[in-house]
Formats: sequence, structure tokens, C-alpha cells
Amino acid sequence: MTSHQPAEIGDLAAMQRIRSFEEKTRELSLARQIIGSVHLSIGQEAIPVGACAVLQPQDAVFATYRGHGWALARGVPLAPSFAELLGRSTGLNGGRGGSPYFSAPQYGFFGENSIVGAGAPIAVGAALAARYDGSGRVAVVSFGDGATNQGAMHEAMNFAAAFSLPVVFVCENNTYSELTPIAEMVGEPELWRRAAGYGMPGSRIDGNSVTTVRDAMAAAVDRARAGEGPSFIEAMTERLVGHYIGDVEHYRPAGEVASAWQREPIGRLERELVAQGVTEAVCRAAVQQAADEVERAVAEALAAPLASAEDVKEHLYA
Ligand SMILES: Cc1ncc(C[n+]2csc(CCOP(=O)(O)OP(=O)(O)O)c2C)c(N)n1
Repeated sequence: MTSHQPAEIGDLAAMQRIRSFEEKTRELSLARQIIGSVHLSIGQEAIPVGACAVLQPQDAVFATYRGHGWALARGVPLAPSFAELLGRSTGLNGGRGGSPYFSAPQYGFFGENSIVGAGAPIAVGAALAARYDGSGRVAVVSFGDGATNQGAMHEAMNFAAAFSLPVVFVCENNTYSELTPIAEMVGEPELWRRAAGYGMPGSRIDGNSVTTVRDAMAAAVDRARAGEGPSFIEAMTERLVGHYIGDVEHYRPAGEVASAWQREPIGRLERELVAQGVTEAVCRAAVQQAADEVERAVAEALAAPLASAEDVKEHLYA
């Protein structure tokens, strides 16, 4: 990398990998090659990319059903991720989990979760374990704005603060809880203010700026690693697609999505880099390279055999 290519070129490529992965996922889902519901994070890529940039291999990340971006930002390879979506035996989880259950602990990605708010107590458990196992692990959990109203979230945040556990709570506030605006569901729409009630630092940041996310996460992770306890980050963002594939988005005001495209994180970072003197060609090349990588990975996944029905009873616990 030359002095004309700042480190943020890597962020641009990382965000584009997620964007291309999800655009291809939407195509495969609409073509009925992916079974089950799919929740995309198009527009929210700066949050996992900025957050995971400051993590170490021993750290543990927990996400929601909208978590493909977190898995990829953690370093999970593209081909097994596509294979998982496509029900292939080479999938991350043997093709058994699908879109909302990606899990790859070998990459420090301890899984998506379809139960709203359920990742938080599990992350707190991982943080509590870190106190005893000497791993130095920090646990990071992402969740939506709607999830902050789940009881499990309250219990998790209270416990983490009471015991000064190394957890970072990352609220991806895309302003909708499923199909309902968060502002209609809470008395205090500035969700970060809740952190004070638990006794932990809270902040509201621009979640469409990858550098802002990275800086806020660096401070929270340093604090957690130093034994000073949890933090709450409310990262403001916008989802550029429906809640799930097939959502007709009747609840969104006319023009909202078109205007959100003006603020999305990839184009924004490109404009920032160009203003710093990086050529448009360099930006385009990083974006194209990421998109090409995705094309190769999906071809590899599609060539793999489907998961076998023979071993469907394996890996079950009762
Ligand atoms: C415990 C539980 N209650 C309800 C649901 C149904 N549900 C799925 S997504 C969702 C909205 C969550 O919104 P938010 O937390 O803001 O996350 P986003 O989908 O915007 O990323 C709900 C209520 C669920 N999956 N789990």
C-alpha cells in the first residue's frame, strides 16, 4: 500500500464484500435457491467493519439474524458462508442453519440468533467466563433498536455493569423495529441514555461512518480489556432494504429510502477518500476486487453437494 492508499481503502473493500455478498444473497433468495427467511444489512455495513477492526482473535462476537456482515467482518470466508445459505454440505454449519444461524467460533464469531435480545445474555456469559479463563476476551454483542425493549437485554446490561464485565453492547439503530418506527415504541428515543441507568458509559454515534465506529469501539474495547467494565454504543444507521426479503415496506415514508442512499457508508467513504486525494480509480478497483471475490465464492458454493438428509439427526442435543 502506497502513501496514496490510506488504510480506509481496506474498510471500503470490507464493506463492499458484505454489500456484494448480500446483493447476491438477495438474488439467490428471489430465485428460490435459498430456503427460509433472509434479513439483509445493506446500508449498515460500517458498523461491523468498524467494530471488528479493533478486535483480537480471542474476542467473541454475537449477532442477530441480520448478522452476515458481522460474520464476514470477523474474517469468516465467503464460500462456506454462501454454501451455508444454499444448504450445501460445505456450509459453515453443514448447511443446517442457513441465513439466521451462521456460527463460526474458530473465527471468534459465536453466532447469529433469531430470538430478539437473546445474544446479550450469552455475550455476558462469555465475558464472565473470560474473568476465569485468563483469555483476555472481550465480548461484543450487536442488536437492533427494537431489541433494547426485551427483558433479556435489561438483565444482561445490568449484570454486566454490576460485575464490571468486558462486554461492548452495540445497538444498530436503523430506526425500525421490524415494521414499526422505534420512536413510536419508547418514551426516550435516544436509546444511549439508558446506559447511565445501568451504570455504564453510553454514546450515540454516526453508524454510517466506519472511522467513527472504529474510534468508539476502540475506546469501549480498551476499557473492557482494562477491567473497567461494559459500554453501550448506539450506532445510528439506515437499512436500505426491507426488514426481510419480500417486505413491501409500506410503512416507510415516500422518498425515505432514496434519501438514505445519499448517506450510505460505502459511497460516503469513497467521497471522503477522493477528497483526501485518493483517485476514483483506486476506490473503484477496491470495490470491484471485492465484488469479483464474491462472484468466485458463490460459484464455488453452487458447485458443492447439497447437505445430506442421511445425517440429519447428527449434532442434535436434547
Ligand atoms: C423474542 C422475539 N420476539 C419477537 C420476535 C419477532 N421479531 C423478529 S425481528 C423483530 C424486530 C427487531 O427489531 P430490531 O431489534 O430493531 O432489529 P432489526 O430487525 O431492525 O435489525 C421482531 C419483533 C423475535 N424474533 N423474537
